[in-house]
Amino acid sequence: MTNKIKRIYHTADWHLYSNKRHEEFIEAIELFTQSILKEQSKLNLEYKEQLIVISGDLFHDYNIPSNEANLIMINTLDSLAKICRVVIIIGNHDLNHTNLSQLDTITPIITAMNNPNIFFYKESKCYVMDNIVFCVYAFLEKNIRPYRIIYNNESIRIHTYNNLSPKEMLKCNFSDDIKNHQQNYKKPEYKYLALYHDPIVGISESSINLDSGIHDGRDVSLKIFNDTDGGLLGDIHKHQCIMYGNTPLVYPSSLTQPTYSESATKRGYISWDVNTLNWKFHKLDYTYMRCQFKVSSFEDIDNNKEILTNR
Ligand SMILES: [Mn+2]
Repeated sequence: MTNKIKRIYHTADWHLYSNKRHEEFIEAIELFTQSILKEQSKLNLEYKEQLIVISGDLFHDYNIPSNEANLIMINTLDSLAKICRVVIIIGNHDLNHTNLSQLDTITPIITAMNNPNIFFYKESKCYVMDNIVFCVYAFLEKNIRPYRIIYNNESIRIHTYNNLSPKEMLKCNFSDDIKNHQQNYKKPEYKYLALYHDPIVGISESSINLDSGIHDGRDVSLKIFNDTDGGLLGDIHKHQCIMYGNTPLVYPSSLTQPTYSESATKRGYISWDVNTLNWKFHKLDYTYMRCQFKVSSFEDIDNNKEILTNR
């Protein structure tokens, strides 16, 4: 291993709309950029020692981004990839959730950009990058824990597996990809980080801030995260962490505030220390807040007695 990644900047749920709120998105990305540049210089990190991870839902409007949205996304990813390498997974808003056989929204952009520093991890499998093994629970494969099925001496994908007849299935040799990797890429030198976009068991209803779309994860046992050292999650817009044993599963919040029902003030991202797996929430001072107040009379406003209910 020649290079060691020391720091990850973890973000998710950008929800870039097709035809509205573009200034707001650009402001949020600018705040995010300034914040990570500050971290970079404070810690004196080189290009390859840090990484940006975007845990899904880059777009909001499924597979109908406008030309403007595509251009903004390309410029954003291009400028972030000048700071460090960028890893992306898919979210339920980055595709046509009513027809999963149609191509997702991110693939054309990544293909056209052809940037060697942008990595799009689309399948449920383990992707090794320097000292990190990213365990991807792909939305397109129902968030299945990454594993490999060997059929006729070939490694096949889970959706191909679903098309096999019961008789053929019996011939499959199931092997656990994370466990396999741990023989070759040993802990603790290598960190195993889960990348996942969906709700998980344990997020309380009062703290849930679901976006719309399809969600399979709510009933999924946290056991799927066995053997991982940390989870870089996306989908729930409220920042929260659920501990699964010693594994922190963290939702970073969204950079912008998509709806009034979500917190107006706690928007930001997570920085991860890859060595210790300590993480920290960084709040960004986003100016496009959508505030909801409770008043009992008009005088409350004059007397500064209005209460911000979506703090
Ligand atoms: Mn989502």
